[in-house]
Amino acid sequence: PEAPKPAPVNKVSQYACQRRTTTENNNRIFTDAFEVLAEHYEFNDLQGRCLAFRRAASVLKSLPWAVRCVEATQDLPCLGEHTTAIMKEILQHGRSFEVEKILSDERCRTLKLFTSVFGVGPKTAEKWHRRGLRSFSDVLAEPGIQLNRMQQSGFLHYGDISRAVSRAEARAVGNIIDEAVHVITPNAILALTGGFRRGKEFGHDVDFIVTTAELGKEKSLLINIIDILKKQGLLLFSDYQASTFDISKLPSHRFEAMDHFAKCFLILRLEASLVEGGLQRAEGDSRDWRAVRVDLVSPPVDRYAYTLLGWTGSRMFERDLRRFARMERQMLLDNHALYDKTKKEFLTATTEKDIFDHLGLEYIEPWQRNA
Ligand code: 8DG
Ligand code: MN
Ligand code: MN
Repeated sequence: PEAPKPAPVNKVSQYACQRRTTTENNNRIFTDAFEVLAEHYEFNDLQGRCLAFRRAASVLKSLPWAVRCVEATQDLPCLGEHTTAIMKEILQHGRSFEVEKILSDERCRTLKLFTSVFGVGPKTAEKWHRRGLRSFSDVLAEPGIQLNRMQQSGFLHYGDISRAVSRAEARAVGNIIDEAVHVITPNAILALTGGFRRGKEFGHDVDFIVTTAELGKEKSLLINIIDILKKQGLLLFSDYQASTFDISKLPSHRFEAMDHFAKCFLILRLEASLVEGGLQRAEGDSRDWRAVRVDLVSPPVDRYAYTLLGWTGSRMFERDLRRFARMERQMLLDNHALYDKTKKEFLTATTEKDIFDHLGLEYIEPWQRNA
């Protein structure tokens, strides 16, 4: 008879969707350093290296223990020569010289500054840097630079929207949206997603899914919500994108593809009186309101579970769900649907659990998806 296989030791999976990652990070000294390097490679268009550092950071985030020596990491996936060398440096000297060099690099600092403005991506930041611009006042004083509407709002509300949003503020925003949605329809469905659903205490924005139980009724929902917020004087900025969703299309092959549902990117005016414990504010700021970034997405109700799973994140968790589906199950997953290539059929789901079941994955709770 065949010898019994040795019991599998708790091996860490290479897929983030097979790891449980809470907001407690025991290896922040390493993951912060890796994030600096990842961003550096992203700015220099080296996507492969960027991803390697993000993957390595994600693996370390999932560990219930702190790395004290590199030998302890030898059985972990996604850690290569370069990442190990950085960890060694940090363990020996308390910091990485390679990371510090990047942090003091003028180009990197400028690109980071520019991309911190709402509406400014790496391409625009690069363009401004190549023109010799180095600060916000350089950009704003430069003749011939046409800021789009989003960037104008980005500069106008820069202080507020670069300040973290607290859970209490997110709750207050939720109440505002909830009230608006229920003016429109009694059958509204509203769910908080994004980082706050994963249990984060602070976020850069607040993300919601809004839809209605009646299929088709979601089509005018966002437009109506925007209208109500505008009438209430709460709308500081809104970019609405109508749905381009096509039910017959196969899930996208691209990892970072945006979905096709109706969505809007907003900046809302949030009154201090609505926030338990008060607003997050800069020292010396005595205004009784602040601006907050809010994202709303509105899928047809039969796609609710896929949208919820897709918008809860984290980005690395999503990326690996799709990679796992494709590589291990011959299935295509995105925010709209799951397609089984072997059976040549779409798989329906009413809950996130259904999707994990279709994929043959153990269910991972939202607060365990901080990969
Ligand atoms: P944070 O705001 O606390 O910083 O973190 P987050 O909530 O995880 O990040 P996010 O940038 O707000 O994105 C939340 C999720 O939404 C993330 O998993 C990616 C997902 N997402 C999509 N489609 C789109 C889209 O079209 N735009 C944006 N902004 N996010 C999208 O699946
Ligand atoms: Mn968010
Ligand atoms: Mn968002």
